[in-house]
Amino acid sequence: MADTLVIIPTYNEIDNLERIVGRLRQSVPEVDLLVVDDASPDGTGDLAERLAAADPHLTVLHRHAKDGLGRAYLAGFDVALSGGYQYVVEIDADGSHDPASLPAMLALARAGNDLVIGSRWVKGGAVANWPWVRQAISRAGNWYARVALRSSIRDITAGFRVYRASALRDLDLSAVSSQGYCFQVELAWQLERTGHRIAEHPITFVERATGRSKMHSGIVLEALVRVTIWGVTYAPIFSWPRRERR
Ligand SMILES: Nc1nc2c(ncn2[C@@H]2O[C@H](COP(=O)(O)OP(=O)(O)O)[C@@H](O)[C@H]2O)c(=O)[nH]1
Ligand SMILES: [Mg+2]
Repeated sequence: MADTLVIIPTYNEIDNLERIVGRLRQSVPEVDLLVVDDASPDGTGDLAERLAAADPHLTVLHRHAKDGLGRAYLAGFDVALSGGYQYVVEIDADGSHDPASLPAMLALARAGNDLVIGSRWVKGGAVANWPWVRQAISRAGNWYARVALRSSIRDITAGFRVYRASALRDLDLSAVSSQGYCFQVELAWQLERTGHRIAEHPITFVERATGRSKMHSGIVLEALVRVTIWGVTYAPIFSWPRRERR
């Protein structure tokens, strides 16, 4: 059995899903794949079933309605942990994350890191075709999270990751409350502040060529409010110097 499960969350990704599955199969042929679809009206769930029929190492989890990225991943983590996988990968369906980076990221996890982040904001990382507004939100959001949470992570909102399953087991996933992309911040920060090993591997994030982003202002607001509350509650906000990551 494969020791790695790659989770691909989808909402209206009918023009992207087959391509990302093909690219994953080229770069990491040995892994299992799980598509978590939130009843996409465009038929992505049916396409996922057709792909699963042709690939015994691809399964599909259908959820009843669009319920946010965080909850989709939590459902995927349940499958990964109950299935006994040792490594759990998060990757977007829209082609923004290049599966060719995965062998290096998995090697970093196998070398002992609990979380490996495909990072845009470390040396060697980059973004391509991203509108300046999105870049500004990402840079400002990461800066704010670093200061408010006293985090050392450069790209704490990134959605391309490898988790060691044992690290996910260390967390109380039932207490994870973020619904949108703030979920990524919550998990990385929980692992950082409980002394887990975190590595950032530089990637180039390429904005999707087809389909639409599900990002909206409510998602940004959720992250802003939650990070501020966590910062005030758990890390003396704006205090300095930051704790060094071990
Ligand atoms: N299952 C599920 N997937 C989602 C949801 N929201 C976003 N996604 C998926 O999460 C990934 C990233 O979303 P995207 O809209 O590209 O975000 P952006 O890259 O930040 O603009 C894509 O694979 C989406 O299909 C959701 O509510 N449920
Ligand atoms: Mg995207």
